[in-house]
Amino acid sequence: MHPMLNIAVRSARAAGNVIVRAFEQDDKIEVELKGTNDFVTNIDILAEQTIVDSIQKSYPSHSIIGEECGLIEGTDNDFQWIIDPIDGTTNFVKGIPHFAVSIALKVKGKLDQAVIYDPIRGELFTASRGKGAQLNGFRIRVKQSKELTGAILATGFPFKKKQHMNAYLDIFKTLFLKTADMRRAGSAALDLAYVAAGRVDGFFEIGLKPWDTAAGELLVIEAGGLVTDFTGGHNHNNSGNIVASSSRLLKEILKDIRPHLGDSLNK
Ligand code: 2AM
Ligand code: CA
Ligand code: CA
Ligand code: CA
Repeated sequence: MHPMLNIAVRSARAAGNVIVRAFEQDDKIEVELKGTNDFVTNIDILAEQTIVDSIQKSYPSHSIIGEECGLIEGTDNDFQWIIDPIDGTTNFVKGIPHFAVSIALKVKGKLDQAVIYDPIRGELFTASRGKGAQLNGFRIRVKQSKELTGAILATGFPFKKKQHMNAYLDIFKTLFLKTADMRRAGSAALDLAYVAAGRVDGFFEIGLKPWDTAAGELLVIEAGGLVTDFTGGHNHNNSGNIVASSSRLLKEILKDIRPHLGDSLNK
């Protein structure tokens, strides 16, 4: 295993232990609101600190971006870690056992290592650039679906950007009518990991942040899939609008998204 992936895995497992311990004794969880329907807990912050400490112990010069801590600038800008200590905090807060730790490393701006860890199921998804993707050490692959008929797509509902609600619902309706079914499980990181593992055929969501998608993007690519924005380009890190699936299915999904792109929803 690449030494930096090894550190990512150790950090994710350490954070996972913190998260599961708190989840099992939920009186230790203190919930705060960052904004409307936007929860953060003391455990998000504790788990993030665990990851940051673990990375900095091995790589003190690297820079780190975390959902809760923001940018921690290092002296070596070639290495940037992107972390989401709990992806699926709403589930975590409500007692729904579906959330994950997400850790990605970019080297000179390119995704290089990725870990998504589901501490409840003990599922560890890993990927290294050019080396494929694994679940608990076994190779995983994106389902090479060709059409929407029979497919299951994962998605997330637009919780914040109210102005995108109508465009989202139009896209949802169009795709829902053609697919077998949709899943909205509440963790974008696990949605992407499930695409990589071939559990769902594809995934689309709007308004996500880099820490929601960085690790999942490398997993999907290394598992033989494609990740794009809503026009088929690579602006998803800025727009937050993302599609992931086999390349054939992605074309079909984009065909159904295209008519709904407009002033409020682009790329
Ligand atoms: P989070 O749990 O780390 O915040 C679900 O649609 C995805 O959106 C999750 O990856 C979740 O990440 C993210 N998200 C961000 N803000 C959210 C909010 N206020 N409500 C629900 N999901 C949110
Ligand atoms: Ca959050
Ligand atoms: Ca997240
Ligand atoms: Ca989070």
